[in-house]
Amino acid sequence: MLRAASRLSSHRAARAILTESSSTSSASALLFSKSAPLTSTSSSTAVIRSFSTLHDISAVDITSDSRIYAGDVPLPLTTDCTIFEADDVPTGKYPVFRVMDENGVIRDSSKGPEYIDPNLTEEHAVKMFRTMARLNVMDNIFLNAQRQGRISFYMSSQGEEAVHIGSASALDNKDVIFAQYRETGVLMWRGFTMSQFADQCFSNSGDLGKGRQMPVHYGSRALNFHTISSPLTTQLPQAAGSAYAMKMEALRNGKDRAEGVTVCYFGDGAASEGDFHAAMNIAATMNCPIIFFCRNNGFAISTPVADQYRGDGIASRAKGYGMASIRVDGNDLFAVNAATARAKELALSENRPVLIETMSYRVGHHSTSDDSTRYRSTEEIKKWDTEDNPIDRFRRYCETRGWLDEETVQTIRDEEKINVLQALESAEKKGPPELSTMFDDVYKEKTPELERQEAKLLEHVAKYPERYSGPI
Ligand SMILES: Cc1ncc(C[n+]2csc(CCOP(=O)(O)OP(=O)(O)O)c2C)c(N)n1
Ligand SMILES: [Mg+2]
Repeated sequence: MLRAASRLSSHRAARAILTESSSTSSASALLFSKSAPLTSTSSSTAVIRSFSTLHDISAVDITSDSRIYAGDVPLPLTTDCTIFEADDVPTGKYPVFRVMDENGVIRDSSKGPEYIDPNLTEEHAVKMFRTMARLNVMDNIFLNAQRQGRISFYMSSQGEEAVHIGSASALDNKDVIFAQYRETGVLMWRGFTMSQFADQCFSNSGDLGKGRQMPVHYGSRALNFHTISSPLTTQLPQAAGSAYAMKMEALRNGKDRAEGVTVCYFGDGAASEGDFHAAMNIAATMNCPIIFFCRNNGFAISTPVADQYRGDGIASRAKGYGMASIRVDGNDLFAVNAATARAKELALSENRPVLIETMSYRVGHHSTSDDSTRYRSTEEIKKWDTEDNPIDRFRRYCETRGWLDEETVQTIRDEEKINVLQALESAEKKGPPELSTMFDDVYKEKTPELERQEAKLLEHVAKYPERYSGPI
């Protein structure tokens, strides 16, 4: 049924999307002009404020200020990339590690290599920018494709691009990824092609999953990216097990560290599930080399984090498990990158888990089944998108280095747009996977029951050929 639903492809709207998506300028303009309608008239909520009274944060280096993140609570900012040990956590609120401010200005240029890689090249920086831009362009075009009935469902990552690219660029493909669903940029950074994304969303014959999953439930064995599953938090205990297995394999081979770290992404909402506790505890007690990576974007669909927890977010929970942890500004690519690199080294060299909590804001709707203006104001969304846009923040940094300018940014976005549109058009033309593939891969070898079901289905289709089309 999912296959059928995903194959709503007709060429009726193909031209419309081509025209509609071809005239955007800045990142935020694209975000806003192309996101689903934002029509609420509810009152404005000021999200970004300045606070003069700080919490007790004596354990860390606080430079100047604090700011409001998810949950409307002021959090102190720090320029120290400190991963706190469980028995040495900060008093008061966990600080938020930040390298750049909203304008892309480096907060403390005296900081060392764990702050910004001194060997960062123009080529690498532009690649990171281009990947964030590609993700953003893809999101907007795929969202439109869903609105036109060409794909059945979509989930975008608007506002969280730096979380994806900042963390993915600190890892390599030997590191094993367990994702939730809003981590498309991580897979993109690893090399998943635009055609692979499009084929998956169209459930066509090119889809690695043979059309048996909802759109955006990507997976790639080649890229060490486990296939996404919808039930929240299932990936956490699985990831703990994966990290444990990788450690044991290394030990069996006479090595003291695993080939790669396991990174398990999840949302603030997923952290409310019981599996979160099970995974954290087993990873801590079994000394698993894993990064638990919580994307705190302020919402679990319509539930704001204020209704999700009473403690200090997610990072503070690490103490209870005897686990190291750090909270990071998720709109700051450099901070996410530095924290992930540090956490990876700690997890692998000392065989233990680390919890990262990135603070950002879900600018898009939860999914194409959601209208977020029913539970938050358009002003709030706009404020985040325009005043603290992760792509713009990094772009401004690159501009001050002379690595990007308006023209280059526009060229990059135009190129990416063409790339996305071509992949979409070509995915739409591909036929569905063969019907009989739906029985593959459940077990290594088909069980007699599955064989019986397959035979019955084929017999049925053969009996009513006028009612079915597509390859068998
Ligand atoms: C076990 C389970 N309960 C409920 C849902 C429905 N559901 C899907 S996404 C979601 C919100 C998750 O929020 P969060 O973890 O913060 O991730 P985000 O969408 O913000 O990226 C919910 C409740 C589900 N998929 N699985
Ligand atoms: Mg969330």
